[in-house]
Amino acid sequence: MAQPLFFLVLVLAFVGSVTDAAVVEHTFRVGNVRVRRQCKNRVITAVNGQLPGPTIYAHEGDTVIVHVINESPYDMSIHWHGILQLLTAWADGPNMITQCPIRPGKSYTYKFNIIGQEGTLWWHAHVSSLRATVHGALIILPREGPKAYPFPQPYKEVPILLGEWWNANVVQVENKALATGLQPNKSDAFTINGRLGDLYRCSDKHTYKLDVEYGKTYLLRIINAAVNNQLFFKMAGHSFTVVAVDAGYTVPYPTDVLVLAPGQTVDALVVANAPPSRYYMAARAYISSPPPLQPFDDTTTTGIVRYKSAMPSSARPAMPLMPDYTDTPTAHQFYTSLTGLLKPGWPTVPLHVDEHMFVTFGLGTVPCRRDQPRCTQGALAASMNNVSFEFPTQTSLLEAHFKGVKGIYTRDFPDRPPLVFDFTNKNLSTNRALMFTSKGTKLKKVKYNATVEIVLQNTAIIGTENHPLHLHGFNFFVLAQGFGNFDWETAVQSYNLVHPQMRNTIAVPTGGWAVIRFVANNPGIWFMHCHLDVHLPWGLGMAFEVENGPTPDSTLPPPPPDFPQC
Ligand SMILES: *[C@@H]1O[C@H](CO)[C@@H](O)[C@H](O)[C@H]1NC(C)=O
Ligand SMILES: *[C@@H]1O[C@H](CO)[C@@H](O)[C@H](O)[C@H]1NC(C)=O
Ligand SMILES: *[C@@H]1O[C@H](CO)[C@@H](O)[C@H](O)[C@H]1NC(C)=O
Ligand SMILES: *[C@@H]1O[C@H](CO)[C@@H](O)[C@H](O)[C@H]1NC(C)=O
Ligand SMILES: [Cu+2]
Repeated sequence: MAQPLFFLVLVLAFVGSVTDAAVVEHTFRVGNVRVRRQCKNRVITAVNGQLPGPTIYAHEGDTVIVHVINESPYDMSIHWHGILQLLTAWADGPNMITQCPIRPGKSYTYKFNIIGQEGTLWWHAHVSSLRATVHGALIILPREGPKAYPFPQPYKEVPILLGEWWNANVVQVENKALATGLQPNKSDAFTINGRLGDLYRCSDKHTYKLDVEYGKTYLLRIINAAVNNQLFFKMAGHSFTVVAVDAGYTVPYPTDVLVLAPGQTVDALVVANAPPSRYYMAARAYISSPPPLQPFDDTTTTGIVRYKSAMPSSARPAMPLMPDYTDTPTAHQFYTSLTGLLKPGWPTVPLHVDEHMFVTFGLGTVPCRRDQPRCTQGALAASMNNVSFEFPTQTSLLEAHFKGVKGIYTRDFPDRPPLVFDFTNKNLSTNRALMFTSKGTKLKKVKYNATVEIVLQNTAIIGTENHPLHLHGFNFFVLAQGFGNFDWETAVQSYNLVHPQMRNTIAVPTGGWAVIRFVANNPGIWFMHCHLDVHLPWGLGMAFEVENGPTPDSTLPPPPPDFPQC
């Protein structure tokens, strides 16, 4: 046996001179740093003192090792958003779901392989609101490099991280909201690659600039790293061709406007073919609840595209005409026009379904607590199938699952809502009988390799809103989306079972529904939750418990030796 194996290793080493899997290693020191924005001094938590944090570049097939050293005063955990984490659930990162936090002064090494995915992903803190400033890009190139893209090779690639900024401590903003049971303060600004842009006061010199050469094609790898806002993105004088979303290739889709929910990414080609000059790129909020449920951040962040051949000028760059804040038709057009690119050897939509779920979700209320004196009408909450998710406090779900610890969670997450009502009827928004939600840490257990189909149905309780739902551990196919109540008879005719878009985060239409499908081929505990950070502590989440498969290749190994303890 030894000889053929030795021979095989030699052959692989030979062929592998270009395509060899590598180890990509980083050290992330998470700590507090002083910055000055809008003429104010601020202390933020950041990785290696950078905002955005370091970009991780890897090739498909590589192993990524990140040593996270927590020098901040907060509990920390890092999530590798969109990474499938095949058999490495211990490295997924959501606080109290797959791990206890890394305490101040402690460290933890995340180690995972990147298998069967290419494109733009990102990493972010997955504990309280710290991801506001603890985040960065995670870019996966094809094993053979850019020449293997299923689109013409761009001249240059540019990460564009869209962020959200508070002139306050984000942890205090969140804690205050949770203590009162009310909405948290809105943000003060948005950012492009950590910079506010010259439409904000004191920010003239704090503007992201992209230098381009006439006639060249650029690949923008755009990430919505904002905390609570979906964002429209445009570039004056230019249009985009979308080639991937959430690290899944799409059929090229031409458009002059992009919209991204928090957690989502868009890879878009831009040809620098406008008259050489200076142009703004800009991002501002898409608010999905008209009239807006609460005051929102109506500011605009800008960056400047500068043609190298442009004549010097002091004129303001051309500004793109942004969609209205509440332009749901434009957002819906973008979200529903994307289709997946069929590529030999890549996953296709499973046609047989083992588990059918119908999950209603949205806002609600729970009784005020004694320590919430300003709370009178009930504290704001959110739920899925009328369960408001409660995070465990003693042991992470994954550790409880692996060690068989009882009493941390139950396996009774319902497959259907307990009550069928006119889910999206706004007249029922303030109905007291529907508003109150139950609480629990309920999981849905699924067999290894089962295909799960979920109808995600928004409700109108308290208000209608587009909630971006993010699934850990899997990509899913989006079969259909629509407004109003899901109706199987009509919806099933619109299912895309040929080339649906593949995502890890679906912005479910406001007052509407979406149907997703995934194969549970990864044992462990996998969180599914709203990626608007404000709704997560309110309980808009649930988790899947995926059993081990029949072989060692389908069995979750034990946690690494430095796994954080509670
Ligand atoms: C929230 O906003 C109010 C009004 O602008 C301000 O007085 C308060 O300090 C803010 N709270 C936090 C925690 O930032
Ligand atoms: C909501 O209430 C109004 C006023 O009573 C009524 O005209 C309308 O039909 C109701 N809408 C729905 C969807 O039931
Ligand atoms: C949710 O559960 C609570 C508590 O059991 C109940 O009062 C409420 O009617 C339920 N709401 C819905 C929409 O099922
Ligand atoms: C999982 O499902 C796939 C496709 O349905 C099948 O090819 C594979 O053998 C299954 N694996 C196991 C371990 O059951
Ligand atoms: Cu939400």
